[in-house]
Amino acid sequence: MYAQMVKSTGEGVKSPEDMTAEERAFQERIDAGEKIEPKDWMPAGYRKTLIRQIGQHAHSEIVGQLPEGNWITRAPTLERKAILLAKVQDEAGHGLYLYCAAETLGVSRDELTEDLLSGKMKYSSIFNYPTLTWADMGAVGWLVDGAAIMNQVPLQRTSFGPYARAMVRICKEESFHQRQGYDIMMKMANGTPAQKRMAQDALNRFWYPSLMMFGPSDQDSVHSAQSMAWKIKMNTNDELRQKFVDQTVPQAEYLGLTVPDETLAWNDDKGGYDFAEPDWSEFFDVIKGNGPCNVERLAARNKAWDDGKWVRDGLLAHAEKRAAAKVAAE
Ligand code: BYC
Repeated sequence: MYAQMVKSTGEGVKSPEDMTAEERAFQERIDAGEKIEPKDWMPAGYRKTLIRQIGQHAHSEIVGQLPEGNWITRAPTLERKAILLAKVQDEAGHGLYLYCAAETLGVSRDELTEDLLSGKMKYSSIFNYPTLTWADMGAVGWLVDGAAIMNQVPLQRTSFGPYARAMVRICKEESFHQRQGYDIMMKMANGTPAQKRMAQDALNRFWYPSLMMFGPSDQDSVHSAQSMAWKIKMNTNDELRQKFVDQTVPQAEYLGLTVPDETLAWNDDKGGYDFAEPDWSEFFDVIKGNGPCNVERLAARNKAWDDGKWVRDGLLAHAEKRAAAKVAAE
């Protein structure tokens, strides 16, 4: 079934005539807007695609803590430190809801973690770029969380119940994250000339990696057609990228910053901006493991996993002891 995941041309998505009766009934439920719940029958490919997408999403939240966690000790004020701490903690919470949603599909959190740590499963390309200055905290909140919201708001209507429900809370928190990032950018862009230069530099470095977050262009997207038929994805990668650009360009203008794209121009006919595509060879290189920080990120997650072993062992031993005492008392 997984092998049938197809090019977004639509080629390979089964027509109703080619489906089994069970598959047809399942597709009808999806088309009618019903939610699929963990105990319902589902095609193996639907389960596998969800485990891949939710698992990668969970990993992105956890790995996404690293570039911002890097700045907690260097936040410029106590207030900024408290806000950043809360944001980074929120990301851990998002990871937790998503791992729990994935577990309802029959995969354990340990299995998913092992696949992240071995490099078998992906996480978002964006977190393989370094955060070099405090302005990067602004750019990450504004652009990275902004792109995340653009992608995740439609996922609140995704067909798998536990995923859709997890998204509701995640989106609320992401909105706060995006606002805090924009607030940092406002301060920097309206600050001293040096601060404004830092804000512009952060925008220059994060613009194209943020556009890459939506995935390859539609013609190169492997999973879109089938995922959209199953309402695991609600929009194509290019649709969301366009919406993100249209929303973000006026925000950059308000900050008095320049989007690093000389071709950027409003197009009346399409009612949106024309813009330059990111360098897709860089994107594919980053998701293959060759980005500026891939090695560092995976090393940090592996170290955290190894360092936390005694806590997991202790909790397990305690749980086993309690379970044994309960059995003995019965
Ligand atoms: N990075 O067929 P396609 C966050 C892979 S966290 C890495 O279009 P799909 C946040 C893709 O997996 C943001 N890999 O795939 C956290 C596939 O490879 P595999 C994370 C990418 O799945 C903390 C191949 O390229 N959000 O917001 O239909 C702090 C072909 O692509 C990327 C989510 O995960 C990428 N950017 O569409 C702040 C949202 N793009 O798996 C913020 C849920 C593509 O066959 N996920 N690939 O080996 C999705 O909506 C979809 O999975 C994507 C990709 C739009 C990302």
